[in-house]
Amino acid sequence: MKKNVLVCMAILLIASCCACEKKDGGKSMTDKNETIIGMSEEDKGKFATGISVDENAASPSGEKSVSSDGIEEQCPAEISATRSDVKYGEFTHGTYYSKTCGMERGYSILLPADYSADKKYPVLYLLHGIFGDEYSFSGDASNKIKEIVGNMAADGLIEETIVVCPNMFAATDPNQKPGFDAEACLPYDNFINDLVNDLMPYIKSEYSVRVGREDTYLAGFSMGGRETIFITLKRPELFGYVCAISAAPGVVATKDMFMSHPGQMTESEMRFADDAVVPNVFMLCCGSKDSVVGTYPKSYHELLTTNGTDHIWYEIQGADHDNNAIKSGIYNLFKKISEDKAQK
Ligand code: FER
Repeated sequence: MKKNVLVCMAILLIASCCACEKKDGGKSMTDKNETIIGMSEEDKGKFATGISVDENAASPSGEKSVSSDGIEEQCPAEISATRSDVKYGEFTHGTYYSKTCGMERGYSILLPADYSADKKYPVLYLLHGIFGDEYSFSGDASNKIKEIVGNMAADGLIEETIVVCPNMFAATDPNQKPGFDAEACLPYDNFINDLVNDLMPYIKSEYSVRVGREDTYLAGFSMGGRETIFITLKRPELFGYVCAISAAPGVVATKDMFMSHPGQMTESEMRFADDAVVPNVFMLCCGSKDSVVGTYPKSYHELLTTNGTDHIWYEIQGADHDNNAIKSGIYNLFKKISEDKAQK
């Protein structure tokens, strides 16, 4: 709890720094980035993978509720628990050459414990938050990714699934650093090219994966949620199941406490093309108490609704910009995959 307060204070401090920069507008990029670079690595990590939560605390609302569309806001304890009778996969690290970035780049991968080249597995591409990298999810045991995937497979709800965690900062300049300004965010918007043209083909060539859209999933947290929405709207035919968790601002133009966002598209463009093959499930969610992205995810839901784009939206009661939101999003994505595939 104390940690949460400290993190919120750090975020407010950064926000006030950004506000000051705006007042004396003439600051150079470097000056602005220095303000952000001045953040401790620990605080940057809070953006990348969420504010820490007390793992032993009850889920925020405390109650199990399943809504009419099958969403269970809180990831059930038995799904995120470490069970003695389940063998979990472990994350390992690899690299691939990215033509998009002109350099070798890293990824973390979670293979099922009994991964075998004789089987073929679905793949989830999972995108981290701002300031993160390919270690953001694998380095934070409290997001329970490997437990959720392992337990749901052990319970027969989903097939054993590979999880790939890329580095989403697809810069062409190895010295460029992420930050809260439009230019420093461009490499995140370039990730669509790295993912589609470099990483996905590499994963297909190196691992025993099912290649169709039905078995290719995309999810992301915060900045990764924003890019999940962007990539899904641009390339809806590539992914069967998608979840944007606590998506950051900037899909459409806006100004928040951190920066002015030029927008990746206009509000009316925030839809699938008329003749597009679209995901079976396109889900957006956010904690009801998100102290970093606030109501931006809800505003994306409203825009998608206005534009007639099918999607699922739900709020996780009591969750902040944290692992409770991440666990919920990942669980509900797999739950939807399980239900949808059971009908086929
Ligand atoms: C912003 C607010 C939040 C933003 C990014 C974030 C680039 C991302 C937060 C996260 O990834 O945790 O204005 O602009």
